[in-house]
Amino acid sequence: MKWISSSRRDFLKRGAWAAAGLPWLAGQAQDLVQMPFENGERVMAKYPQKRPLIQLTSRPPQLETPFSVFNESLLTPNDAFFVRYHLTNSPPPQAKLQPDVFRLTVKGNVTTPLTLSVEELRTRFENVETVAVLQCSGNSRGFFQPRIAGGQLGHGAMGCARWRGVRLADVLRAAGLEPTARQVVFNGLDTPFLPATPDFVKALEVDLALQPELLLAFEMNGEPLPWLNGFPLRLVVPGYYGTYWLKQLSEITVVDAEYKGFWMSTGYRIPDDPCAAIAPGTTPKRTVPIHRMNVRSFITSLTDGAEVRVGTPVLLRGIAFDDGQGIREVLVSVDGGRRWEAASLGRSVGNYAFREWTLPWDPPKGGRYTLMARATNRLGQSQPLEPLWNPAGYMRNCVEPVAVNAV
Ligand SMILES: Nc1nc2c(c(=O)[nH]1)N[C@H]1C(S)=C(S)[C@@H](COP(=O)(O)O)O[C@H]1N2
Ligand SMILES: [Mo]
Repeated sequence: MKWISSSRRDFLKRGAWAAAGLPWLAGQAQDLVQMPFENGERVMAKYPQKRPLIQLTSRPPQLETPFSVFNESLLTPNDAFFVRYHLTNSPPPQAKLQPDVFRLTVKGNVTTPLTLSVEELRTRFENVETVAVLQCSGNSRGFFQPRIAGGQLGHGAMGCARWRGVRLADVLRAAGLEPTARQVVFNGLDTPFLPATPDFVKALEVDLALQPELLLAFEMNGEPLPWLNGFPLRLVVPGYYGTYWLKQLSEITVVDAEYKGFWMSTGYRIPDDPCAAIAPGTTPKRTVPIHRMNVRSFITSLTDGAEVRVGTPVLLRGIAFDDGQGIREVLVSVDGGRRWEAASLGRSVGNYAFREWTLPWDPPKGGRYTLMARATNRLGQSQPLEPLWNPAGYMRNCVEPVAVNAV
């Protein structure tokens, strides 16, 4: 637990918390950055255990990963991993997260309710690892035209990490599901500022909760979870949007009916059709809770406005991912989508992970080039050329062109 005291000491030294007299966590503002869309000016802010990240809001902390990080490694470093909280009193204070205080309870429609420390979870159940992408439903929302209300995020509300923990299914079986069990409800230690604000609580169908991929994770990339990413325990739901990946998870309740809390019945819902898309500006007839991620790919080695040299070969590189079917192919165009060429795929580190792709390119003459990448998964699902629209700006997955100049 060394990091807790040392990071707190650093923090107090910087005075961002105590000196300002703030009862909540505040980052230390550093440089300004400009996101590539209107009203995209953001502060780079330094939080405990994090390098300076792009700050969308400070209370609760919402921090984006600078896009260049995705070109450096397939696993997103813990100190660069994005942060999303909903409730004002977030993250929960470290005093509530200490090993002698923090407990996970499993209750509701179970034969044996459980109360477990993280150490008990670690020692009583098999430890397993999975490499998986965590992506916020609203990742890239800032790029929609016309603009859509909600956090104006660039592409940095995603990351890929190696998660280590125990299977949720093993813990549920130890508690013994009653035959009436229908959903499993997850709550964390973060709380709203106003009692009227609904607590952040999410639910999964029992069948999904029993899938062996779902973890109660205590480690990320070989380290304890960072405070802002859920220390000491979070849910990992590979293939599903981040909203289900409950942080500081302290309460699991098995229920015999559909859970109707705000963040399931009102928030995080999408149009009930295969693409989760409807005509811009219209209202969906029926909605369902957001669920699996769609296919995405990015060019990471060059960003909009970059310069390349005529006659000097460059290696175009990027990442692709989906909801765990696995990436079958990434096609790349250097002429705005007229011709496409297959990129080489890097070694797979798991179907839920970022998959690297590369393609050598030798710009033949000077001028402007529009680069595009388009991934297809093993089910044949691919990325649209134009953005699909839904009222909350979720699930953006269109091809994202990158314009570069050859000189
Ligand atoms: N306790 C708690 N868990 C939470 C949330 C939250 O507000 N509170 N937000 C969810 C959402 S919407 C996302 S996208 C992910 C973000 O995980 P991260 O902050 O580790 O990147 O956490 C999820 N888990
Ligand atoms: Mo999210």
